[in-house]
Amino acid sequence: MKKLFVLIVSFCVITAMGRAQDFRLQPAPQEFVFQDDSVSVPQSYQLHAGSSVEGQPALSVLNKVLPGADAKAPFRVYVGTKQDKEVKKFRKQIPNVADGYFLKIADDCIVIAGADKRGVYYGVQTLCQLLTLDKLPVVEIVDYPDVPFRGVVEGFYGTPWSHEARMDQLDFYGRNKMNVYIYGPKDDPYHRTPNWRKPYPAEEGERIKQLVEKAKENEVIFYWAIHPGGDIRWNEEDRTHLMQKFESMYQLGVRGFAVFFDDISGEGTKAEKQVELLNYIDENFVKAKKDVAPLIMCPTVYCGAWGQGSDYLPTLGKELNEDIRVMWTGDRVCTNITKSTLDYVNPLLRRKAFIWWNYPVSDYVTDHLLLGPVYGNDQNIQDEVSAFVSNPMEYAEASKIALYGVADYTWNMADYDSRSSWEYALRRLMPLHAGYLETFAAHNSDQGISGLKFRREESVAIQPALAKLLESYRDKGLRMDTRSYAEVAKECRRIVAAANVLLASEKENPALYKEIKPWLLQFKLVGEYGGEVLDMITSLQAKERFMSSYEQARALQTLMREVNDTYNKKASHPGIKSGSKHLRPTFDALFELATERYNKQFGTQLDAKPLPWEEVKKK
Ligand code: LOG
Repeated sequence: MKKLFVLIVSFCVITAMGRAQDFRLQPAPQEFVFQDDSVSVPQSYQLHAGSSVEGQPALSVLNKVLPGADAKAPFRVYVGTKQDKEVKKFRKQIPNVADGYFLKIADDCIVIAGADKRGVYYGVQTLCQLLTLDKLPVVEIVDYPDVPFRGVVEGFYGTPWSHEARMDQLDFYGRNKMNVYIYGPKDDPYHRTPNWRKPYPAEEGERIKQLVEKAKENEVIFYWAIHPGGDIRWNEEDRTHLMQKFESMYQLGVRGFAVFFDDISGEGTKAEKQVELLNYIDENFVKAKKDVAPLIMCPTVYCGAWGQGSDYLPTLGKELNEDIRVMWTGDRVCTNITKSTLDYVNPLLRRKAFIWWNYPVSDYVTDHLLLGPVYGNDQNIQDEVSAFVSNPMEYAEASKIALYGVADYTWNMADYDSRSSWEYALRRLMPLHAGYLETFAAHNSDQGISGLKFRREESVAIQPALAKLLESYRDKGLRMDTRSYAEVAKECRRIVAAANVLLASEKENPALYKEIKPWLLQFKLVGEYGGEVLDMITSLQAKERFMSSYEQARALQTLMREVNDTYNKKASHPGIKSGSKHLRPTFDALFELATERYNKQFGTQLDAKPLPWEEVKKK
């Protein structure tokens, strides 16, 4: 962290105010030495590109961001992998890690030297980020990822991402140095039962082709996953079906394959049968093709909570071909990834687990948005995992808040700082209104109570004031803690302001707006409700004022229910919840206390029970 801090400070000195203060490299690089100096962005330069990067994505991006290649220019740009003579002089500085690179900016040249082609591409991406500054810093960066494979598994239940969203995500992964995307949305019928045996209709096939191309441009490996376990028969016929489906995907350009056996029961769960099929695919398809990435499998026992003591994992560990990657979600379905879960599973699997992290996926709590920081994963597990991919929300753009964090964490674990990564993400998503987005995200991050028992912190900054206000009002009435009262009142105004501004800022990020709008409407009501409740507790003596606030608060409860009932109609977990961990429960408790006290004082019988988000269903 210290190194990064110094780098940021140096940029502040050398660049214009405002923009410089917000600058950081993402993901945070591993090592760098900077000099307190800067150079102007070269308008023209002599390009010395190695043959190994010719026609590669690294060069096309470079040509786009630095368009002035000119054989006679004095400034030089050297680009290549360690095999290329153009960067021979810098070979020693290139890290000996896949995807690593050395980037040097001096007053007469730029050097981008990669351990491999993807490394060069990442060096160019770092340069792209530096080019957003007015002047380039004189710097030497030696950078490489901690986790070899980093990215996303689109593996949730619910509406799969749109084609446009996926295309955009792949660009996003390239910029953030993530190199894997696994296609496996549970509700694509051609991925899973019933249609896994059938090839895609032509139009959908065409779209997959485009995704594969887009992934290539971004140095992302596009994996296509099949989920046959729901109805597979362990016979030659179904094996042939699967091989044919993979072949049809290969014809569309896919060069990475996965087989998922999660969330099934019955015949499909048998370890020996799965192993037999997977080894067959590995030998007769993956290895036979020669240009296909290692096979990935998601086991039926994919977390510690399932199948303790069964033979399932040891069988996979012993029998699966060495190159096959095995996924793991941690001690539970949704949880943070710890060293101890890897100490448990890696010896069983006899390989390093391929982490499928179930965050920010929200398919088990679809009425909540998970917009908080990425935190809680151990920061010393880089050597124990073969990969780390995140399962996101069905909201692709909103998921980026977490995905920036995942990209940063997996690239440089020890230096990962969840708060600064989160703030960076918010600035990138809505540069003009990042503060408002932060207010919204800070209060929309917890899943609520669910069977999967995964919780996130929410409303962190205001939570102590909420607790103190409630406690002191309960104990002392009007002699409550006035400082927390003032803080909460201010937060309510901030919430309403944030909701209004974001609701009026569709154009800044239309994709995000579309996804979060119902929650913004709800969030605004929560803020207004808080404001009315605060008025109620201070106007117990003033009958008219109290009644007006009471009626407003009551109306807002009804409106919150209406938003909940109107949007996000789904079979499971329908509705819209916002600020549900601390804001709403505190406001409800204050509402109840104040109304009871008023009733007592004036002998009235106002209904003191707040209307919950939705009608409580009778069992
Ligand atoms: C599914 C996944 C789902 C997630 C969260 C895995 C390996 N499979 O319990 O598709 O998005 O939980 O609900 C899962 O996690 N099963």
